[in-house]
Amino acid sequence: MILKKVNRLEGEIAVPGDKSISHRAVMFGAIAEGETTITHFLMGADCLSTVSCFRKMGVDIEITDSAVKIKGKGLSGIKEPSELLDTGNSGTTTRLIMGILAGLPYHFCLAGDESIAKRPMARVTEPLRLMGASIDGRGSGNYTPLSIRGGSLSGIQYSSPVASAQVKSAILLAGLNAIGETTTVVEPYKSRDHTERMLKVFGADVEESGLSVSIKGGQVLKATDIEVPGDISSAAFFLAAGAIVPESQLVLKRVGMNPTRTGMIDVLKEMGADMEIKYDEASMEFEPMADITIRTSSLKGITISGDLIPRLIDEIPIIALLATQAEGTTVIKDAEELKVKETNRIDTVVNELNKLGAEIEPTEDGMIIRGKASLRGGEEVSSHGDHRIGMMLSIASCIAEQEIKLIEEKAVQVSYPDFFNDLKRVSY
Ligand code: SPQ
Repeated sequence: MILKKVNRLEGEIAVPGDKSISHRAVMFGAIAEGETTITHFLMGADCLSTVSCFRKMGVDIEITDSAVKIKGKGLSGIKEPSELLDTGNSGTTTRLIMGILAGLPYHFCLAGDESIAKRPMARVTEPLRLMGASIDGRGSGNYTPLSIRGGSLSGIQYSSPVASAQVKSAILLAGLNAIGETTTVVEPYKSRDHTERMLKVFGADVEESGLSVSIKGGQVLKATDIEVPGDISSAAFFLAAGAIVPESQLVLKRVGMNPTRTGMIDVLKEMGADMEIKYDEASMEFEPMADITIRTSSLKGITISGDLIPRLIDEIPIIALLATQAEGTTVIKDAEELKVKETNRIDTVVNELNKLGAEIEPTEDGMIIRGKASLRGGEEVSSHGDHRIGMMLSIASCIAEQEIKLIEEKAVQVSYPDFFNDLKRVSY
C-alpha cells in the first residue's frame, strides 16, 4: 500500500469496539446461563478467533449487523471440541481460554499463527498447573501447540511476576471453576481490569484490594447485555495523528476511558497536547466512555515508566511516533513486555521508524526517542504482521516528506478492520 503525506486531518471518528472487552463479552457470555447480547462488538480477526473457538465447543453464537447474540448454557454446556481450537493471532484468546478450559473435564488442543507460536505461555501454564490442570506443549508448555486436559481445580494464592491482564484473567477464570475455594492473584502493578468489571456485571462476586483480586469458585455467571466502548488503543492512532499533523482537529466518539487503560491520555496531557474530554455520565458504572477532541499541538518530550507502562503498553508504538515530533527527548523504560507482543515491539518500532528518518535508540527495557525529527519517508516499511505497527506507520506517512510503501498492511484487520477507510475519510 502506498501512503502519502496529508495537509490536515479533520472530522469525527467512531472507533471500533474495544478488543479486550469484546473478547471477554464472548467468553463470559459463552459460559454464562442465558442469552447475552453484545453491541458495538469488534468484528476484528482476533475477536472472531474467540467466536470460532467457542462455536467449536458447541456454543450457539449468532452475528448480525447490529449485535452478537450468545446462547449460554453455563460451563456445563461447553462440549469437547472434535478439532483444534485455532486462536489465530490473538494472545488474549489463547491465554484467557486456557483459564476456562483448565477446569473442564475434556481434552483440548490449542494453536494459533506464527506469531502466537513465539509468544510465551508458561506465564499462564505454570499457575494453571499449580491449580491442578494438566497442560503440555512445546518448550514444556511454554509455546503452542498446547494440549490441555482439564479437571478439578484447587484455588491458589498467586503472585504474578508480570503485570499482565491475560495472566490475571486466566487464573481468575480457572478460579471460577475451583469449586468451594478462593483464588487470589497479586500483581506488581495494576493491569487492565476488564475481567473484574465484567465478571461483576455477569453477577459474580469479585473482591479487589490494592493489587490483589480474589474470586470464590463455583459461582454461576448470569447472562447480561454488554455495550462495548470504543477501543482507546485504536483511538490512540488518531489522537496522535490529530496532535502531529498541522491544522488538524479530530473528534473521537465514545472512547473507553477505563482508568487502567488511559495512560495515553496522561501522556498526551503531560506532553502538552491540545485536547478536550467530555465524559458520558451514564457510562461511568461499567466501563466509562468519553468523546475526545484533539487538535494540532506543540509537544514536549517526557519520561514514561513504572506503573504507567501497563496502562499504555499497546500504545507505545504510536507514542514513539508522537515523541519523534516533540521538543526534546522522550525516554520509555520498564517496558520489556514489548518484546513478547505480536512482534518484538522495541525492535519493530525502532527499525521501521528509523528507516523513515526518526532517531530512536533501543534499550533493554524500552527506547530513547529524539524529538523534532523530520521524517523523510521514501522507503518501504513493514508491519511485520503486527496490527499496531502497521497503523503507527500509516500515521507516520501523514507527516513524512515522501510517500511510503507499507507492506503486510492487512495486519490491521486484527483490531481495526476499517482503519484505512477512517484515515482516508478524515484526510485532506
Ligand atoms: O491479544 P494480544 O495479541 O495479546 O493483543 C495485545 C494488542 O496489542 O492488541 C498485545 F499484543 O493486547 C493485549 C495487551 O497487551 C490485550 C490484553 C487483554 O485483553 O487482556 C492485555 C495486554 O496483554 P498482557 O500480556 O499485558 O496481559
